[in-house]
Amino acid sequence: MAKAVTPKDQRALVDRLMSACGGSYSPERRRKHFISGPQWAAAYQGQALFHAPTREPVSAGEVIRHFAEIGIGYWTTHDTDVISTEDLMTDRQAEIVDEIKKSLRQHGVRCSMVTCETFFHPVWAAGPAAEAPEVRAYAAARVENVVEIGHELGAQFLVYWPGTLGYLLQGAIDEAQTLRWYADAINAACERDIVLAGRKRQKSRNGKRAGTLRHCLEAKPFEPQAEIILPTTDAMLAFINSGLLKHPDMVGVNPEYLHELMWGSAPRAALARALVAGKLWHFDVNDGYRLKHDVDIGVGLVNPLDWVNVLMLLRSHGYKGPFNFDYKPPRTTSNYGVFKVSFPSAVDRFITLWEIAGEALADPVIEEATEALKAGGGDASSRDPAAIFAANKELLTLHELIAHRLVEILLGAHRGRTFH
Ligand code: GLT
Ligand code: MN
Ligand code: MN
Repeated sequence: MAKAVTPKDQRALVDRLMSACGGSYSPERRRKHFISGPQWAAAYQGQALFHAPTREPVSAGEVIRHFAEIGIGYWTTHDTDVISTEDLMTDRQAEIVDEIKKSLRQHGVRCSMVTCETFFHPVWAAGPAAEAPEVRAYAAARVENVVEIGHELGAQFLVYWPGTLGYLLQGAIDEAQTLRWYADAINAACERDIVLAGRKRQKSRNGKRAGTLRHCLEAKPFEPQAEIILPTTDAMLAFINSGLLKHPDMVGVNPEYLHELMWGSAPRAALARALVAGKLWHFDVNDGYRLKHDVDIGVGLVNPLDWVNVLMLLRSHGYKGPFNFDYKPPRTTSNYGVFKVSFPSAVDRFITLWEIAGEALADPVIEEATEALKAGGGDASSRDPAAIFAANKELLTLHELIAHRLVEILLGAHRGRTFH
């Protein structure tokens, strides 16, 4: 039997094996990417319906300090990750926001996004667009308040994951009415933003335009309701253009990689649909499995090849928005491991996948094959299908050749790495 590793030696072992993994980037290098780390991801204690917590609570100050050390340049949060529901919209909120501002400044980290929790507290039992007008008035106040916090912390983005917008029991609610009511909340947030941005503009003496924030809708196909009214990013795009929003130009999407995979979609195609609509503003980065629950695994641990493809798409279409690491360190990772293994390794896998995507985009084999496919093999004016197919027949083999080459690039085989 192997010798027991006593608790006092365990961290040293983790550290030694982590450095033996190699492949890590410097904090400066990591900071070059627009990577954001959520407070709720770093502070997640491992709890779930069938799981008690395995980790101790972690304060925002600690998370920000660790992010700075690792080289994660941006921090994101829910309102209630840092301010208890009772303290929201009180003087205590202002004090907490001030403390956060101080630790962000002290550690050179910026807040890029704030999101409103509309799913956890019992007030949301019937969703943020419930029948009772007081719930909806409270929802509007909460999103308006998040807009204020966003402006205070200098964020550029707001995210709304509607959470419980749906039902367990069919027939109890009117879906069309619920959508109208949910739109009221988003409209309230945009209107508050317009007022605050206007005030800021008046204040800035040099007349520099202080803009409104980018309001991004996030969908998830299942959880925490049995039936979800806005289950996919495509549904969100339709909602933005439904005529229900007063300021559709201020509203875009925050797709999450896994949420698209969960309903069986190709995340890359879902992202492309948001890209061509000009609405891909924010992106939640993680990994997981098709048609399963929201496991929120660290990027690249399940689908590295698909991730290379996703990043090729985003790189070649000039996506400049944030990559928000919305994953959950597994329950088996300790508090120490969250900042020593989980976050740095996720960031480093992301950067490596980003570089691999860049290499694939510049690869001469892929480039030549792609150009040849686009050039086609025959006369473009032909209306003879058999002749068109015959003219392209040998070229089409290049699809499989490209797929092979991408895997070679992922595995390093294109650099002559072979296995014996
Ligand atoms: C919740 C959800 C995430 C969302 C968060 C933003 S809340 O953790 O599972 O995917 O991005 O509200
Ligand atoms: Mn998410
Ligand atoms: Mn998720």
